[in-house]
Amino acid sequence: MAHEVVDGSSMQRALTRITYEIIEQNKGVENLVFVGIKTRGVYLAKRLAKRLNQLENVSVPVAALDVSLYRDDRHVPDHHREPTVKTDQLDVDITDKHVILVDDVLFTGRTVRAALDALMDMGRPKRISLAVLVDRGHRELPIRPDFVGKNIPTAMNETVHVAVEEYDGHEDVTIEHN
Ligand code: 3GP
Ligand code: 5GP
Ligand code: MG
Repeated sequence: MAHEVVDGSSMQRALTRITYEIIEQNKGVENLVFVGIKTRGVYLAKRLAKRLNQLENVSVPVAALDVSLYRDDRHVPDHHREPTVKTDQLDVDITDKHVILVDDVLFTGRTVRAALDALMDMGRPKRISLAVLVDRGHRELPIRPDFVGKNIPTAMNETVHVAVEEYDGHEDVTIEHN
């Protein structure tokens, strides 16, 4: 049984606020690159880029990073494995850029750590920031987001579901008690 904690319009408002915060904190939008963590992080990164374009009339590139807990041979999540980054290269040069990593849910921080490792291997970014739609707590590493849509405290045995229009056909955040 899942119950809604954020509706579609609140989600969109949170993304718009994050966009303003990015503009303000960055004192402009020069040198930005969004890197979305698949799957839904990529759609959220595209949203942020679209709003930045509407607000500041700039085109910020969006790249996708595949960080996975899935084994290649069986598509079952194994949460005891460390996240690994698929070696598909980014199609964007991140050297000297301000990279904004985007994910839907931040939990232990292990996925972000894997993403940071991969980004450092792919170039020398000037700076890396982290934007997440939901921070559900339970960090296991010293990683904190720079931009947060919603802080949603969760129990370990709960799952946060993020739905985005482009991928899921509807838009909201729900919590499921397992
Ligand atoms: P996402 O790819 O859009 O982020 O990881 C695959 C999907 O499984 C994720 O979608 C996410 O929604 C969902 N998921 C729910 N709980 C977990 C979790 O604890 N770890 C991982 N890796 N994914 C989770
Ligand atoms: P981590 O534990 O490494 O911070 O999160 C692992 C990955 O799984 C991240 O991509 C994160 O978005 C996703 N994730 C972790 N917990 C949840 C959750 O409860 N719901 C959703 N939708 N994704 C989650
Ligand atoms: Mg995710």
